Amino acid sequence: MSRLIVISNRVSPPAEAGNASVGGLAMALSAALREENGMWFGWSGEVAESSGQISIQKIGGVTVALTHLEEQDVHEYYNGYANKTLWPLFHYRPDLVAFERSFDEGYTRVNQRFADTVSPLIVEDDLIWVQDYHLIPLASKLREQGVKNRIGFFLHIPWPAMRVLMTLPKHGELVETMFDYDLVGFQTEDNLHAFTEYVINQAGGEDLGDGRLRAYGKTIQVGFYPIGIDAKEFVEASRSQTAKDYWDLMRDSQSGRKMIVGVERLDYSKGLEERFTAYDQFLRDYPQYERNVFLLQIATPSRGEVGAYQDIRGKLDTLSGHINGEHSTIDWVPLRYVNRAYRRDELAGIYRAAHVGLVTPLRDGMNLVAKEYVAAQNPADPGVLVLSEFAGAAAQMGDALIVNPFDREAVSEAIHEALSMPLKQRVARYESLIHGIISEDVVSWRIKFTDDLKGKKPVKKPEPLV
Ligand code: GDG
Repeated sequence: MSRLIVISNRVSPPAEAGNASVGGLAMALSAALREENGMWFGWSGEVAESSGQISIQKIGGVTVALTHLEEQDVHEYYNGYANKTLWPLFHYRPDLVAFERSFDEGYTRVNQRFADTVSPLIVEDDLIWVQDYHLIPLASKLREQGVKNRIGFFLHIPWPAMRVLMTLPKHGELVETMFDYDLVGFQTEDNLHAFTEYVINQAGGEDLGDGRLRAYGKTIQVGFYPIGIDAKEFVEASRSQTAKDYWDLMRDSQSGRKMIVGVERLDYSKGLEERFTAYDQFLRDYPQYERNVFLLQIATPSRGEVGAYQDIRGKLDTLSGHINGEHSTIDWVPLRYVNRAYRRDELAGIYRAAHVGLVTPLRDGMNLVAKEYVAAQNPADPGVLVLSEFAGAAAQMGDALIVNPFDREAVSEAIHEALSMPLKQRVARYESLIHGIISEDVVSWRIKFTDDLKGKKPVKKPEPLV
């Protein structure tokens, strides 16, 4: 039986992933590796004087191979090219992109080192699955080491429109490295189209029409694989004692008021500033909700070494203070803004207590919070999801109230519609959404991707008759 080798920037040991770990990637992969004869390779999160060493241990049934980075690597590769260059660019924020040649060099260097470190561990028939924007050139580096195994790549964040990508110096070189994979997967059909458009118009490539693209003298398979949650696990978490305790805690503290919830990493792509502004608008538009509603926004600090994250944190501190100063009464605080992490089962209880889930990113590869919110609901009396049209999840979750997060008046109206929606309509929307969440969960995501990577022949479209 062939092994699955997952390679990602950070490794979150499966034994810990059920707890307070933050990040959709960790959640998805721990579920996938639990059942596979797998090995997970990546950065330990630690900084060392010299890199390239590897420590291998067995955690939760999975072989975990960890390597350290040097301080310069963290600066140039992780905080630099990954989080100051590619992340903002792929989330349509060229205004926040910092491009420095040293970042690019650090990115190439770390990808090279990852390849050098992991390749001695790879044996024939291993299936290699590389995750996310930190490691786009990894296949090229592995091929240079003589690795002939099948290698797949999955991008968890959006693939940007061609003109946006072209603002990246050396965009062509980056895309060319993707042609050293056997399979490249995106979250949505939209992302796949954007990639195909680039390949045809910029690389002079060809869409072979059967799920394969040809360019740079190579042919790869491409597809879209919307990631899901471990739905069963999350529904169970929402029925656990801890979830019930948190549900009770929230209900007690609500004093009969309706609750809106938002949960995310504190990241400018999640649209928190716009969400707060829309909530302020809502409080002005619908004075009948005064003292009858509150927004609980959990925003877990993330990437605090990057300036843009310090800036957004400062802005949200100011804005939340402003909203509460403006609208609070002596016995009511309309916005509870919390900068700490909660355990998954605690979160499940919090989601379940909320009448509205407000998920309004400005751009998001998928967005797992939207799916978790729905999975945690009480089927007999579910809350309503308000979801940004710019989250990948919107393509699957049309029964949410879909909004443009830049349109604060529309978001304000959607909050009102969600809070006043009759039970019958809430149940109908919930049933349709939960059906999709269960049938397209993280297990089916992993199976579809790895089956395709195993090289099942693409289904040929019939030739036209004329
Ligand atoms: C990337 C892409 C894509 C958040 N706060 C806490 C906590 N979380 C968990 C949520 C959820 C995960 O983190 C966040 O996942 P998202 O999908 O919403 O967003 P990213 O972290 O940006 O993930 C994204 C994803 O990869 C998967 O492909 O969907 O588009 O950007 O699971 O619950 N978890 C805990 N405490 C918290 O306080 N335990």
